Amino acid sequence: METAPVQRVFGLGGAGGRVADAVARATAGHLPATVIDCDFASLGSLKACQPFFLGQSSSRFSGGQGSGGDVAAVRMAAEEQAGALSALLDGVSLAIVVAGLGGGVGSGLLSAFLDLAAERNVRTVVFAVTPFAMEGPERLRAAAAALSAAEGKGDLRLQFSNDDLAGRAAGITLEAAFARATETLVSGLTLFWRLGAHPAYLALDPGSLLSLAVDGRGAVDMGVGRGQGPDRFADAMDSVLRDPALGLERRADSARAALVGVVGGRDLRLAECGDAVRAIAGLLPPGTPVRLSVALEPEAEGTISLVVMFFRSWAGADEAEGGAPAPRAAGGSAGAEPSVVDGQDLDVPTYIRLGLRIDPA
Ligand SMILES: Nc1nc2c(ncn2[C@@H]2O[C@H](COP(=O)(O)OP(=O)(O)OP(=O)(O)O)[C@@H](O)[C@H]2O)c(=O)[nH]1
Ligand SMILES: [Mg+2]
Repeated sequence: METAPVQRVFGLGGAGGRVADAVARATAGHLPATVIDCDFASLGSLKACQPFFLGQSSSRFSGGQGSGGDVAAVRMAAEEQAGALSALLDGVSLAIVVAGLGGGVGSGLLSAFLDLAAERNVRTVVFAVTPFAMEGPERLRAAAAALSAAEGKGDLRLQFSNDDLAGRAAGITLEAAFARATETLVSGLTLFWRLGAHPAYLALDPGSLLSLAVDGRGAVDMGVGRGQGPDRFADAMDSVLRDPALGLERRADSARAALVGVVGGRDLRLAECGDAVRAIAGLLPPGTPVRLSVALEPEAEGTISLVVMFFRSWAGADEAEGGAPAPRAAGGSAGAEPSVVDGQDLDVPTYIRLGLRIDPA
């Protein structure tokens, strides 16, 4: 049973779809997902989402084989099917839109989908993923163009590069890098949702999340970290702040508000929450509002997970140093802290591995 406001994840294209589907599974369907793609095989591989085939009326995509990076054709298909796409938003008050940029569907659909949501007064939080550098300049340029097309659209935008999400571990295989990037994003998104959904002190609902943003809209940097054992708090905070891939510390100056989310077990100490708020507030310009949100999970005993978000105005969201999207804050603790995790199964599947129960509020 869903509680108002109704949240739904929308995955656009292959990468967005895989993340959306994994989030729906990780939240046992409490955060439902719809995936929009023109690729039959990709849609067919998903297990837990409502699929929407893009391009039904367009001969260009009738083979169901993906757009082959054709952004213009995707935009045209989105126009042809605007009514049906808009209907996917029926009853939704907050759409969490996930897209991998650099291909055709995610890049071509992002801006159009945000327009449809705005027309219907559906609030939107975008999770945009930019390509690995190794994918080449063309893909990076396509991603940057998609970001510009979507600039200023939607309510909140979180942007991550796949390199940051994967953690840049030396010698990592291609397969592991994609998987880890996906997992990190799923973990961050799931953690973000859990703060609002799970009975807790200082619960975070979407309305208060949006109210933290400057004028209710803007860009967000996010870092997540997890620790366990005697140094769990320091380890978690260290991976949030000091991993070079996260970059959150560097972005503190432009933050206009911050959210500190803490997920722990019944052994979570008052001082740990206070330390988390103090550590973040100490980085920010004096007087910057910092909001604490706590979720308690009996099964999380012995661990602490932190999600930190910095809210910035759109003006501060400009990317493009040299035309390519700048590295962004990302989840994951890919760095040098072996006590956080062992460099292999960082962060995310934590919730899944620990088998945490996810209950609606
Ligand atoms: N983390 C992660 N990123 C992915 C994955 N698949 C693709 N990407 C990234 O997302 C970008 C867009 O790829 P896709 O999502 O496959 O493209 P699409 O939107 O389906 O568009 P077309 O396949 O061209 O029709 C790529 O350049 C990659 O950087 C994935 O499984 N995990
Ligand atoms: Mg695809």
